[in-house]
Amino acid sequence: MSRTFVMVKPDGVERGLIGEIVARFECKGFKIKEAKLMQIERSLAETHYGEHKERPFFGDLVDFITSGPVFAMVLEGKDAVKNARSLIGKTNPADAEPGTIRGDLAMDVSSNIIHGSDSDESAEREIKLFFQ
Ligand code: DAT
Ligand code: MG
Repeated sequence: MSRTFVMVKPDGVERGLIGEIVARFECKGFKIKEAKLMQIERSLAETHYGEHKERPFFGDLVDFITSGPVFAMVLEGKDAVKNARSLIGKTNPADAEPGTIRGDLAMDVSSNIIHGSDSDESAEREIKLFFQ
């Protein structure tokens, strides 16, 4: 068993998709170990997305992720990072397969409704950032 960090982004919360998204992870077999609705401070957003700070979309990304509440979760399961990323789908919802969360529920790369850690190291770093 391993852990991953997942969060429903402000667009997913605003659209009332927390229940739908949580249900998909529960149906897959993940256990929810921690969960909270929270507002992300700018400094936390900049740290969380630090790997992207030189990218042209960084400012918009930080604006977006701090634009309203997110629903942050720690999920536990077998190969948690990999299994969660496969449920989530490709970064750009236009490329995400139907059946994935982004493929079914989003259309635009800049509002792709959900975040999932991309490695075990990122997962542990992000869990610490969001849940101390
Ligand atoms: P992921 O969220 O699939 O791990 P990422 O880490 O490469 O993707 O990027 C983080 C977020 O940044 C992504 O969910 C949406 C945004 N983003 C990525 N590429 C983008 C682009 N080309 N234009 C606008 N936003 C982008
Ligand atoms: Mg990423």
